[in-house]
Amino acid sequence: MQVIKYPDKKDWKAILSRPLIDNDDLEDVVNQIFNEIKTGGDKALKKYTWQFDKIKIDKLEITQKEIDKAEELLSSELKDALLVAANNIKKFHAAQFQKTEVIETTKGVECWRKATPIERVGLYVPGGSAPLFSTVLMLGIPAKLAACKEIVLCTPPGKDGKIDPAILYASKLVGVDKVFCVGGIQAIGAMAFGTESIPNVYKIFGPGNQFVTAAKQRVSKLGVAIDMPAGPSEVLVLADESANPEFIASDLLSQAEHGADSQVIFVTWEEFLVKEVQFAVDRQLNKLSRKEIAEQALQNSKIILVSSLDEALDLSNEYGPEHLIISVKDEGKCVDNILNAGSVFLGNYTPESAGDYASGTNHTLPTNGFAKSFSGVCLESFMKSISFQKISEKGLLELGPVIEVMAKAEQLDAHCNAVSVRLQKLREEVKG
Ligand code: HSO
Ligand code: ZN
Repeated sequence: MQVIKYPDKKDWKAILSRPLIDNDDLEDVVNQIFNEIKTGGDKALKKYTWQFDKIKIDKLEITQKEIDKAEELLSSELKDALLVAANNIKKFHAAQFQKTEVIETTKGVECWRKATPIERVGLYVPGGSAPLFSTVLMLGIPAKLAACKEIVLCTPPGKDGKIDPAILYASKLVGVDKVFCVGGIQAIGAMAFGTESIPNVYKIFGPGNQFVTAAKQRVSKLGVAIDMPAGPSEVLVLADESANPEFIASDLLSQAEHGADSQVIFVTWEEFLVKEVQFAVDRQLNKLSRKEIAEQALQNSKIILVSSLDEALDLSNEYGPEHLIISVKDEGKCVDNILNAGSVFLGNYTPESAGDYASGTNHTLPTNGFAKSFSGVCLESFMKSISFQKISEKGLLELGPVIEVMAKAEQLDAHCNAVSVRLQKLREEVKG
């Protein structure tokens, strides 16, 4: 990890830049695959699964029997752990329901919002070197709580042509309606446009590699919503002398092992911690099974020594990390001054892995600086709110003139008239 001591504020932007991801050259590939899916449907999906994954698939949908069988392949230890995690995620997300409140803005003018589920949603779960079945819980549980009518899941085949059994078990646990064995650009296209087997959905969720991300960005321009623009994982750890260097190193490495393009940042104003954390990272790195990946991620990563807690907080807000770990004595001051972060982990005994798996918060979070303007996935992500209003006769007599003045000023006569004809009738009734 590169160590930067007391950087000048004007250099922060450059220091905090993320590894560049350029998806532009993927646009033609994405468009071509999408066009083929629109005309060829399932056949195109199978063709591209062969081309990209080198797997021949006969049928895309996974049967109930196959899902039940997957359950038998899992240890009871893992199944029990998944149950505990699922329960916590459910508890945390169920508490996010907001009750409908009718607001009387002017006497006789009542307005309210009603949250309604997005009818059909698509979940994408990456396969690859580490099939992240925890993502099934993070997306499926809020989707089910929101009461989405149809929850579809796509995930690519592994090297053996099969889906990881834990992904199938988690799908069953949360109540996914249909699971399909297809990944990459073709899976996103299938959920956006629909094929003979795969229904089209209104919103697509989930992480993925640069191909999946490019495909999601494309469908979002074509009228299908996406959860958020996704990028490589990242963490910023902010610590003082109350922190434990071994813990800090373990958190940095837990994000670094996600991918070679991940980025981890350690910020402190305690000079002695710089060396201690460096040693601990090197020591722990050697024992990791994904050492090579983590090692590459560490090349994009930085240790930054600043002069104070205030400066550290400013720097963290400027970066807007996906995950922010705070191991600092004055935790309260930090909490009050965090402006941009996806998810925050407080104290020495709150590792980021807790939020990744089992504490209850969602692990689908904004990366790449999007924490400045986006929230992580939550119950609301699976719903949209419809606004309602009901105006009484008295209400219109009160508010109507205001609307007339505004409509006239915008020179929209018909708008004005929609009020005037009603007011005229009401005034006649009062007179008559
Ligand atoms: N840290 C990842 C989520 C995850 N970690 C899943 C382990 N499994 C999101 O940034
Ligand atoms: Zn993780």
